Amino acid sequence: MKIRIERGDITKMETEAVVNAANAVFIGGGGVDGAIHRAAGPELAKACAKFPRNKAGEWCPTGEARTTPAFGIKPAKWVIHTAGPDCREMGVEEAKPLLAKCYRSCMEEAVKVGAKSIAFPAISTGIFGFPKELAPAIAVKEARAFLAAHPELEVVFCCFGERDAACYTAELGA
Ligand code: AR6
Repeated sequence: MKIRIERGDITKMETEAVVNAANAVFIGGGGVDGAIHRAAGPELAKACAKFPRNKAGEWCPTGEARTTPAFGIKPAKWVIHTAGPDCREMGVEEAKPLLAKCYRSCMEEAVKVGAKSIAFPAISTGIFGFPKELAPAIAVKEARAFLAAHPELEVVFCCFGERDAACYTAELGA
């Protein structure tokens, strides 16, 4: 199975698709979202704004994913936006299945657009406060299950810091 860890910034990954840890309502924020929008340029926000919003005003409801071109982010072709669960608003147990859904939704989008590789940041583990130690088990489980059915896809877990990398390495047994 093609799963690996890469240290560094999500905007510097060499995959065909990069995942944005987005907000269900707002377009562009801090953390990964800010870095992605800065690197992609203003066209990205315009592309996100084209998605219809639901009654709650959400362009990308929690757990779902939306795909746009990557614009200034190279060599990526696509940014796959997903809104992770916000642990400031719900408990960790409630957040877990939503986080798993984020990973699945993004990989489904990747296959749909024909991306051969996808890089994930550690969704929800920054501003949204999901425990960094618990997230890799969910991410790796979903990736393994998905790749069993889609062996053509390569999954990269982008680890921004030492702590993220240690958590993912422990989970992958690498
Ligand atoms: N590249 C890779 N990983 C990063 C980067 C980067 N450039 N910057 C931070 N991380 P966060 P969330 C790590 O807060 O928790 C935004 O305002 C970071 O260390 O970006 O899903 C959105 O608009 C952490 O481990 O995403 C939402 O409102 C992980 O990426 C909200 O934040 C995720 O941190 C989403 O919060």
